[in-house]
Amino acid sequence: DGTKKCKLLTESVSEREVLNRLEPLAHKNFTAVTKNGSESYTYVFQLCGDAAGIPGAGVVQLDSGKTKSDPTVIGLYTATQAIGGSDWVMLIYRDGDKYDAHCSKETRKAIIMISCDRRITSDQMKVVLEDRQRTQDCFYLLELDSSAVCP
Ligand code: M6D
Ligand code: MN
Repeated sequence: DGTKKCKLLTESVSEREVLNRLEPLAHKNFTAVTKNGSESYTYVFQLCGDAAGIPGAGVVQLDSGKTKSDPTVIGLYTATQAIGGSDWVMLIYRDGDKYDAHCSKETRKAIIMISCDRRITSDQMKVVLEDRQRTQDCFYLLELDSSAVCP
């Protein structure tokens, strides 16, 4: 069971069922690159597994401008929430690395919106934005098209 390693913030049968819908995505690494002014990052997402090999990390961020930089943990799959709709699942990974100057120095978190797409060339990840211009509840938003969540 590829989603078993995900730890829910509050264990519940209904949330487990939502996670189980994502089973076909387990053990795959998804990557996406973003550019925002002088900042460029590569993001790696793995469902309920060590993204880029970092223990506990479900989403990590690598600084494209640095050859040897420690990856920043955006969220842990050991702090998961899963919300499911008819043709989508929203996954939240909390307890990432702390901000030093933004968002009142709270911990980072990732929101991964997975939407139904029946095309064979799906499973494509996109980073939508990082919202860090606020005093709290900052987040990194990622999107993934996949047939896994199709009804
Ligand atoms: C960088 C990246 C950015 C983030 C920034 C926060 O390394 O992780 O996505 O917005 O750090 O900077 P501070 O200074 O608040 O840690
Ligand atoms: Mn920092």
